[in-house]
Amino acid sequence: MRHSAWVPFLVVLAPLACAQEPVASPESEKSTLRIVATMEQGTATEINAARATLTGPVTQSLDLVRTHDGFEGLVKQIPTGTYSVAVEGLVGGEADRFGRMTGVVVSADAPSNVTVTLRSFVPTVGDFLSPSTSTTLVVTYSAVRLAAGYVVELATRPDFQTASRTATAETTALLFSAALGTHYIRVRATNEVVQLGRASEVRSVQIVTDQTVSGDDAATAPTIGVRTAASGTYDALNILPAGDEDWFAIDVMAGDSLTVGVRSASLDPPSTLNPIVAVMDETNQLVAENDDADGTTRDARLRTVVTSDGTYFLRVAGLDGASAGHYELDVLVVAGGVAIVIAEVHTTLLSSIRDRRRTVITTATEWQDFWNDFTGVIVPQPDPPIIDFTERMVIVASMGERATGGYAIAIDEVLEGGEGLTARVVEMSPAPGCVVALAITAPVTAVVVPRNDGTVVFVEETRTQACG
Ligand SMILES: [Ca+2]
Ligand SMILES: [Ca+2]
Repeated sequence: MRHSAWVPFLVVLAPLACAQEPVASPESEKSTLRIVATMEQGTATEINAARATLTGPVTQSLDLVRTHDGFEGLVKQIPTGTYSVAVEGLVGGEADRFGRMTGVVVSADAPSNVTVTLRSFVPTVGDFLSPSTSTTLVVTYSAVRLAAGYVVELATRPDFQTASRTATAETTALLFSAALGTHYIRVRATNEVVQLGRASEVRSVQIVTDQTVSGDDAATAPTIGVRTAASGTYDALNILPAGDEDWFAIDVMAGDSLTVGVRSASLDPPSTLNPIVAVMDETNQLVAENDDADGTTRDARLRTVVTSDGTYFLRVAGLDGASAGHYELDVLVVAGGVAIVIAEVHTTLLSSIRDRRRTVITTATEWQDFWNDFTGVIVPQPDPPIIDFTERMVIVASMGERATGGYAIAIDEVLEGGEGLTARVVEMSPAPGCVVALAITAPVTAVVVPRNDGTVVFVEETRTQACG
C-alpha cells in the first residue's frame, strides 16, 4: 500500500505551515494603495512589463498591468504608514526605465494613490580612441537618474560570455585587458531596487600591438637612430602579452652618454606595466639595467656612458615577465665627451630670479648682476665670490618661481667635447601628495667651470623627489 505511507507525512506538514504565517496585530489598520506608472514623454523603447516594489511598514513587490498610457496596480490590505514606491519598466525582464516616489502615505481614511514617472535607466557610452594601443581603457558614460552605481562589462566576445565586470559609483571606469584584438564594452546602471539595469548599446574598441616598430631580440631589433639622432620619445608601445620583450638598436660612440626612460606608472591614465629596462652591448653583455627609477615610481630609468663605438641594444620587459601594459620610451643620447671638473657650485632656493633661465656668464659685470638677483632676498647682500673670467666661466640654470617648497635644480654634470660643453640640468619636483612648505621659492644653480668659448648645450632631465 504505497499511498498510505504518504498520509501521515502530509498531516504533520500542514499545521507547521499554518504556524509560520505572520500574525497581524489586532489594532493595526489596513488600507489600499493604487499605483500608476506613467512614461516620461519622448521615451521610445516599448516597455513590455512593469514591477512595483513597496518599502515601508511592509516590503512587497507586484507586477503592474498595462493600461492605455502606462501601467497600474492595486495593493490591498497593507498596513497604514509611509512607503517608498519604486517602479521598474521592464524590457525582456531587465529594467529599462525606473521611477521612485518616497513619502507615500497610506491612510485608513480612503484608498491612497501614487503616480510614478518612469525615466530611462540605461546609460549611454561615450567615445573611445580606436584603434588603441592601450591596455588601459577609459570608459565614460552618461549619468542615469536615480542610479546608485554602474557596472561596466568588458568582453572579447560580442555575446559577453566571460565578461569582466567593474562596479563603480562614477561615470568613468578604468578597465584593463591583457589581450589583443576587439573588445566589447557595455554599461548597466544599478541601485537598491535594480540589481542590474538593462545594458547600454555595445561599443567596441581595438587593442593593437606596438605602433612603434620593436624587435623581439638583438637580431630583430630595429635601429632607432645614430647617436643624438636617436634621442626622442617613442610612444604607442606595449609589453603584451606578459613575457613580451621589446628590443631597439642604437649606434653610438665611446663616451656618448645614454639615458633611457620607460614611462608607464606616470602615464595618464597609468599603465599596468611594471617595466624594467636594460642596455646591452654588441656582444649582448649587460651594460646597465633598472627596474624602478626611484622609490616613488615603477617607471624604469637608467643612464650610462658607453665605452666602445658600435651598436648597443635597449630591452624593455615587464618585471619577472609577469606584468603587461603600454609604455612610452624616452631615449637621450648626449654626444661624447669628458666630464669636466666643476670648480664651485652656488645654489639657492630663494633667489629673486622668477623666470626659467639657461645662461652662461663670461664677464665680471654679468656675474655681479646675476649675484644681485641670486642673493636678492638676503639683507645685507654678500659680495660675489671672485672669479677669474680669463680662466673660468659660470653656467646658470634657474627653475622659475614656484608656489611652494619641494622644488630644486642642479647641474649634475658638464661634459666637454665636440663643439663645446654639454650641461645636464636636473629639475626636481615634489611627488604628488607630499607635504611641502607653503613658501614661494625660486631655485637657481650656478656652476663655475673652465672657460670654453664653444657653445654650451643644455640637456634637461626632470625628476620627482620622494616625500620627506
Ligand atoms: Ca611589444
Ligand atoms: Ca619597474
